[in-house]
Amino acid sequence: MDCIFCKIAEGVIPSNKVYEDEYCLAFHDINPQTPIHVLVIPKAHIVSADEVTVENSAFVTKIFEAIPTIAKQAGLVGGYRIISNCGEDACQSVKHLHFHLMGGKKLPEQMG
Ligand code: DGP
Repeated sequence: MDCIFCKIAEGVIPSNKVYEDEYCLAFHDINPQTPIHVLVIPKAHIVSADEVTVENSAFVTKIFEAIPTIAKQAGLVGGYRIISNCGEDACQSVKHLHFHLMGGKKLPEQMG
């Protein structure tokens, strides 16, 4: 399977790592949209939030349990936004579930 985030999770492609455990990896986005922009990915290949099932939802639970630690380690002290683009209309470009943790400044209320 040719998935760039699987390769990052396996360490085949390097990343600027913030956090790692058995279930997930967090690393800085290569193209940050905010002063601090971290991606959190499951170590299992799940295509998007639309493919979360009873069999793989533990990865999502574990990610959300880790997010407070990831946010602190990334320096997201003033709060942050969590975004997961899902499918074509949301412009999901990497087909491996990921959560954007975005902050480091006051973000606009509207997404546009
Ligand atoms: P999305 O559009 O929601 O699928 O976001 C994908 C994000 O992944 C985008 O903000 C750029 C980031 N990205 C893509 N390839 C790489 C990579 O090789 N390394 C890192 N660190 N980020 C990547």
